[in-house]
Amino acid sequence: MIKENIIKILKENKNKFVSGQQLCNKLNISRTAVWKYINELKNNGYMIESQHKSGYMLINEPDIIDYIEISPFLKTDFIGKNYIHLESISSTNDYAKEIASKAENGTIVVSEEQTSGRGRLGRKWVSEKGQGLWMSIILKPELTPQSSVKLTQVAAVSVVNAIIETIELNASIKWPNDIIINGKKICGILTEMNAELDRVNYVIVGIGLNVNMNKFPDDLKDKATSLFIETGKKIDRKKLTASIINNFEKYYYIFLKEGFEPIRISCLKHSVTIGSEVRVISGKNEFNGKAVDIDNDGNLIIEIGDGSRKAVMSGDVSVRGILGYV
Ligand code: BT5
Repeated sequence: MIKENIIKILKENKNKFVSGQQLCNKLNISRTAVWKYINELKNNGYMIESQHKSGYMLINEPDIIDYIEISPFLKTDFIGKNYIHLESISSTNDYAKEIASKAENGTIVVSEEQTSGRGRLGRKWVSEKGQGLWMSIILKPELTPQSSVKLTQVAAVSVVNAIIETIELNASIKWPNDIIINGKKICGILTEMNAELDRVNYVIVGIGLNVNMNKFPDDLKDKATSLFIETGKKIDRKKLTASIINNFEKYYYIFLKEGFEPIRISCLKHSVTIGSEVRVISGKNEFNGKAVDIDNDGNLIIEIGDGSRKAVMSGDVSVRGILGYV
């Protein structure tokens, strides 16, 4: 808390000196303690000029999304109050799983880098250091496993709204778990849960968002994009991260209080899937059709050749014209 407060004071006086004595008085700590915290902050990447007579001046903050940096923008009641920031980890979803049974509801795990980021069905998720948002939210809702699946859609709506809010860029949802800009994937969502027949113990909502990378490996370069590539500008990950968390809590509350309908409406509004020709691969089943709706269970409704309709619960849906499907 003291470290957070020192940064807060230095940020309020950016490019001005704050004397050691002022910091001592405001925080009720000794000069030696101030000096120790300043050194810790410098080790964490803060550029702070120290002058014997004038005190301390913040020159620059590091581009990291730890609690000190995002908390000024956080407006949540409980999501992200317990916020674990890591430099590097195999996968934030795996880490979250390890701590989930003892973690508080709403705990967030964020890492600057993932060395084995995962998509669905064990696919790889590219998670370059410091260039994206690789985050998992641990939730302990009083929901059935069937309902908890819809948290993927809650997350999708939150990410789309956060992107609109912070950078005024339109993104769309490709059912069920992709966010798309200009026909390319910018974000993927991986929801995993630990459940019994009729209740969940915990749900982990993993969100991977490409923010500032300027290139992708060869196999992804035609189907992946980042906010930097789309806007030509380096994006402030701190505000964006906080906005995603704020939006997630907002839509999570809506989902708990009003049910899935408002989320469904929002998904339909932002969907690239609805109205498009699609190919569905669901287990051993494979068929083509037109996506026409999302039902109240979160299923995608497909109209097939003979006019009949099929509900798809999960699976891979290729949308004609998107991510290389022609
Ligand atoms: C997803 O799976 O889209 C879910 C991705 C979830 C990632 C987050 S990051 C935080 C948390 N911790 C984890 O370990 N995971 C979650 P899926 O629909 O199966 O898509 C995976 C496919 O997306 C891959 O097979 C690639 O084709 C493509 N892909 C991989 N990395 C990408 C990236 N950075 N950007 C866009 N596409 C990517």
